[in-house]
Amino acid sequence: MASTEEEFSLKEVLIHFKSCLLDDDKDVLLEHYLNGWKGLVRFMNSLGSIFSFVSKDAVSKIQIMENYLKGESGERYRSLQSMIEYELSGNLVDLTQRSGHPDSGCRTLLRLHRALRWLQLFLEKLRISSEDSKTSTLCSEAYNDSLANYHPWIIRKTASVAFLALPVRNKFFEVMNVGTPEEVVDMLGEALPYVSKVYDFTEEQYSQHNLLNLP
Ligand code: 1PZ
Repeated sequence: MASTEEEFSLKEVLIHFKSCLLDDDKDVLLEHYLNGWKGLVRFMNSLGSIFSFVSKDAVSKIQIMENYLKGESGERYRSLQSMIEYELSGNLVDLTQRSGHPDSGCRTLLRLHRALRWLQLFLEKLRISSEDSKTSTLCSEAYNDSLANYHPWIIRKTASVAFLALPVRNKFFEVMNVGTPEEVVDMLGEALPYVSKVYDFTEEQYSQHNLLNLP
C-alpha cells in the first residue's frame, strides 16, 4: 500500500454515513454523504488499479454532486430532501430520457445510492462470513443482487473479472486497517446499521417522488 494510505481506516469512512443522518434520521446531509463516498473511493484505490474503472465513475459522480454543492444554488443541495424539492420544482430533472438535464443531482445521486446497496450487502456478507469464505464470491453475490440489475452485460462481465482480483478475507480485513478480524466484525456490526438507515431513507424519498428509474 502507498504511504499516503497508511493512516486510512474504513471505520472513519463508514462514520460519515452516521454523521450524514439529520433530524432523527429524517434527512441526509449531502456533504457528509459525499465524504463517505470519497473515503470509499480511497479504500477501493488502495485495493489496486484493477478497480480504477469503478473509481473513475464514482469520482465523476461525486464531482458532479460537489459542483452543485459549491455552486450558486449550493444551499438547495445541502440535504437530500432539499435537493429533490429544488430540482423537481424547477424542472431540473430529466424524468424519461436524458436531454436538457442529463446530469441532475437526483439522477447522479441515484447511481451512488444503488451502489450503496451493493456495499451494504457486501459488507454484511463479510461481517457474517467464516474465515474460509471467498471475498470474490461474496462480492459478486452482493453485486448480482443489487447493482448488476442496472448494468449492461459488458460492465457486468468486466466487474466479474475484477472481483477475482480481490484479496482473500484476512488480507481484505487488514486493508480496512481497523484491527484484528474480530475488531473488523465488531466495527461492521456497529457501522452498517447507519449505512442501512441512509440507504432506506434515500430509497423511501426516491420512491415517494417516483424517481427510482431516472434515466
Ligand atoms: C471492493 C471492491 C470494489 C468492487 C466494486 C463493485 C461495483 C462494480 C460496479 C462497476 C461499475 C463501474 C462502471 C460504471 C458504470 C456506470 O455505467 C454506472 C451507471 O452510471 P451512468 O452510466 O448511468 O452514468 N455507474 C454506477 O452504477 C455507479 C457505480 C459506482 C460504484 C462504486 C463502488 C464503490 C466501491 C466501494 C468500495 C468499498
